[in-house]
Amino acid sequence: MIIVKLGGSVITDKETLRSFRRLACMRLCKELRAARNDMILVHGAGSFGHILASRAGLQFGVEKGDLKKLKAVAKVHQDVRELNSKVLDCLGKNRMKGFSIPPYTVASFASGKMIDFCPDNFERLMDNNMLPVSFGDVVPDRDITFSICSGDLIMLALAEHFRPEKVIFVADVDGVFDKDPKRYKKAKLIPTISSSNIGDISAGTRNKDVTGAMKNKLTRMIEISRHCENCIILNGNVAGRLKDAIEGKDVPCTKVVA
Ligand code: IP8
Repeated sequence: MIIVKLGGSVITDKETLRSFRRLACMRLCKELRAARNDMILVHGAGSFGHILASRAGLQFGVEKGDLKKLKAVAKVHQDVRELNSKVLDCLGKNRMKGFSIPPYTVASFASGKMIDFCPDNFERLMDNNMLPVSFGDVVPDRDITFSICSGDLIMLALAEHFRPEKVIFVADVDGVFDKDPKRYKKAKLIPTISSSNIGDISAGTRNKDVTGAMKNKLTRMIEISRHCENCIILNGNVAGRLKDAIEGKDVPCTKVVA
């Protein structure tokens, strides 16, 4: 089986609050059909999560009774669920039976860390040829009231349990570059990334995500790569790349290894 994450940068416009990239999402859902149901899908929060969460400082937790932050928690949760239903709608229009699994229904959190994960519902859905769809969200937290669960964290828990054949991160660039490819034309694609060359990534690839800069995300991907045969990051804005990768063809990408 495979696990795919549709990054928030491909299915939303990250600069504009709550802007869904429907055409891109529809095309990617069509490409996902190549997986023939043997798959779990996760998606990022993009501009439905990061902008408001960052404005309210939700990445630092929520003090009990902090009404301003609690209001932001409720709004961010509502927004990411709205994004999730848009993704489910695109899947449905492509004849795929997506079923939503919000992170708080399968995992428990303390001090911003996942302390417990129950994969049963994912298994049950797949047994019935349904496509489980989880996503980055705000989650109740035992110690800091609410914390943020990145889709990447769900990816790691899923990879640990299911030991998939392939894990694919769908981004808005070809993979990992030595410099930010959106700012430097001469940025070079790094074909393989591991803990030994993670230092080659320039600080310029930092982003504004509340779930951390590129390097943190890569560290998590390296962890994920310990639990699967093949872990890659590819460009979802180029038509056909996701489908080709699912079908086992070589595509421009960065391979993540432990
Ligand atoms: O986009 C972030 O999830 P990610 C979740 O997968 C929120 O890192 C609520 C910002």
